[in-house]
Amino acid sequence: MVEYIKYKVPSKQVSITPGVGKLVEKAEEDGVKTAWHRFLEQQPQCGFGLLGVCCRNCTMGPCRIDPFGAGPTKGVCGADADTIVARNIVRMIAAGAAGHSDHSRDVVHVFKGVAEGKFKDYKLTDVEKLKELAKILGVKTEGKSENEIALEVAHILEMEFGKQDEEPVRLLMGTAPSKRIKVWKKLGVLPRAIDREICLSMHRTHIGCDADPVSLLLHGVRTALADGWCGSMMATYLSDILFGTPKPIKSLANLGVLKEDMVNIIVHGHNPILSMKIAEIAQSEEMQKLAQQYGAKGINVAGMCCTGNEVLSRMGVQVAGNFLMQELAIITGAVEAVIVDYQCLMPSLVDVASCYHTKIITTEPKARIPGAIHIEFKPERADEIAKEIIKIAIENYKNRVPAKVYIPEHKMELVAGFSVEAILEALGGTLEPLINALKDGTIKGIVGIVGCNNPRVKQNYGHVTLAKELIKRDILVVGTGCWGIAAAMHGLLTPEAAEMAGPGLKAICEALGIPPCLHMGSCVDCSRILLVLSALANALDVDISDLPVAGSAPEWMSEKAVAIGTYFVASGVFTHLGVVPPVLGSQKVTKLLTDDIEDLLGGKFYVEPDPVKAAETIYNVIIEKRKKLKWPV
Ligand code: XCC
Ligand code: SF4
Repeated sequence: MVEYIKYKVPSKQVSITPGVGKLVEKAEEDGVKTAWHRFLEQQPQCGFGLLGVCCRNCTMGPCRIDPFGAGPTKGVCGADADTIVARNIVRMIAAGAAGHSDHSRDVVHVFKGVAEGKFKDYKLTDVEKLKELAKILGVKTEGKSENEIALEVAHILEMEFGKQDEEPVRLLMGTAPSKRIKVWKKLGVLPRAIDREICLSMHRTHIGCDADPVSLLLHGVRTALADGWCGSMMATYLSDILFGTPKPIKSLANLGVLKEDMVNIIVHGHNPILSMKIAEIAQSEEMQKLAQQYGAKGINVAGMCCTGNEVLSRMGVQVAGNFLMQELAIITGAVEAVIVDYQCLMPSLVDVASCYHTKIITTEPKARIPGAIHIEFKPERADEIAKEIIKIAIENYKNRVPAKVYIPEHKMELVAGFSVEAILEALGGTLEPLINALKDGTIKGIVGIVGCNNPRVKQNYGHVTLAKELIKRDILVVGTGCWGIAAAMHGLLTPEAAEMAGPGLKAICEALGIPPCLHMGSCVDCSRILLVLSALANALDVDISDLPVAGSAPEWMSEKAVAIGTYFVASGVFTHLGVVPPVLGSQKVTKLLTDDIEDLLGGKFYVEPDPVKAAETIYNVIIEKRKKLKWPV
C-alpha cells in the first residue's frame, strides 16, 4: 500500500543510530510511512490526553477537566482532576502488569506441560535453577524427580495468579529483602495474587468506586509489585529453566545483520517459547538445505525488541534493532518474514510489508493483525509449526525484488547474557568484589536503564547519552529491553567500551573483562535487576532504598514501562523518566509520585527529558545515598 506522505520526516534528526536516517529516506522514496511520519500527522496531540485529565470510564462522559480552571473542574459524576489522573495511571499500571504477567502465564503453561511429559519439543534445561526456585517457593526436592519438582512448582506458580486467600504471593516473599517486605506490609500493599490485583485495579477505577488519589495510587503500587516481584520474575525463572540461564555471549546488532544472500527472518515480540524454536529449527540441516534449494545461502534469523533479547541472551542470535526499527527492517526490502508473538508489534507492519515482499506472520490468538498470515503456535506441536512458518519465509525468498533492497552496512559487536548468575561468575562467585568496589568508591553506584523508543525522543539518544554520562561518573549501568539493543548498537556492550568509563569503573571492567554496561535481558528480566538489588541489600543488611542505585526509562512509551517504573519506585529506587507521563493535569498526583511517595516507599519518580541533566541529578542522588551510608564520595 503506497501512501500519500503528507509530512516528510527530518531524517537526520530522528535517530542517532547509523542507518536509520537512510532507511527513513528510503521509506519516503518507496511511498511508505513510518511511526515518525504518523507521529507528525498526529500533531498537535490532545492536550487533555497529555495531561491525563480525560476520562472515558463511563458514557456520561467522555469528560475533560480544564487544566486552567476556567472550564469544568469536575466530570459529570463529580470526579475531579486528581481522581481522573490517578485512575488513568492505575489503569496503565494494570495493563502493563497484565502484559508481563500474561506472558508469564504462557511460560508457566509450557513449563507445566513439559513436567507432565506433554510438550516433547521442550525440556527442563537448567535443573539447578529449578531447584533454586523450588527452594524459594518452599518445595522440598529430596527424593523427587525433576518432573515431580517441576509439577509442584508449576502448581504453586499457577496459584500465584489466582489464589483467593490474603497471603502475599510466595515468589515475592521468597526473593524480596525482609526490610522491604516490612515497608510493604505496613502500607498494606503486599500483593496477594497477580490476577486479583490487576482485576482490582480495574474495579477500583470503574465509575463510582475509588475516588481517593492516594488510595488509588497505593493500589497501583500493589499491582506493580505483583508484576515485578512475581509475574515478571516467574517469566524470567521459567524461561531460564526451559532454555538455559544466560551466560556472556558475543553477537552483533543493527540492521547490518541482515544478509543480502540469505533468507532473512525477524522474530519480534516477547515470548521466547516461539522465538527460541524458530531460531533453533532454522539452524537445522533440513531447513538450511531447503533455503539453498530456493537459491539462498541459508537462513538468517535476527531478533527485534524483547524476544530478540531472549534469543540473543541464550543463543547469541543477532539483533536487527529496537522498537522504532521494526518497520525499517521491512523497508530494507530484504526480509522474507517477520514472525511475531505479542506486545510492541506495530499494526502498521502489515501496511509496510504490502510495499515489499515481506510476510507478516502472527502466531498468538491474543495478538492478531488484520492482513497478516495467522498460524497459531501450539507448544504441543512446536517443532512442526516452527518448520511450517520457516518454510513460508524460505518460499518467499524468490519474491524478493533486488532493486528494492538496501541493507545499511552498520552493525556493532556486543556481549550480552549478563544474568545474575553470569554477573556472579564474572565476579568470581560472590558479590564481595562488587560490594567492596561500591564501598570504597571505585564504583559510585549502579543504575538500571530500561525501556522503549518513542518518537518524542531522538531515537536512542536518551538511552545512549544517559548510559555514557553515567559510566563516565564511575556508575555501573545494567539494563534490559530496548535500552539493551540501543546500548549494543552504539558499542556500549563491548569490553572496549570501558575506555569511556571513569577510572574506577574502567579498572574494574578491565580486570573482569566485562563491559561497563551490562545487558541483563528482556523487559520481564527487569526482575533480574530486582534480584541484584535484593542480594546487595541483604549482604549489606540495609534496605534497597539505602543503596546507591537508581533506575531510568529515558525513552519509554508502553504501559508495561509504567508498571516497571512503579515497581522500581515501590522497591525503594529513585527512578528517572525521560518522557513525561500523563499526570501533570493533577498537581496532587504529580506531587505524590515525584515527592510524597518517597516518605512511604523510599523511592520516587523524577522526570527530565534531557539525559545529560538527568545523569547529573542521578549522580547527586547516588552521592547522597553514599553519604548516608558513610561511604567515601
Ligand atoms: Fe516494547 Fe520490550 Fe518497550 Fe521495547 S522496551 S518497546 S515495552 S520491547 Ni520493554
Ligand atoms: Fe465522566 Fe465520571 Fe464517567 Fe469519567 S466516570 S466519564 S469523569 S462521568
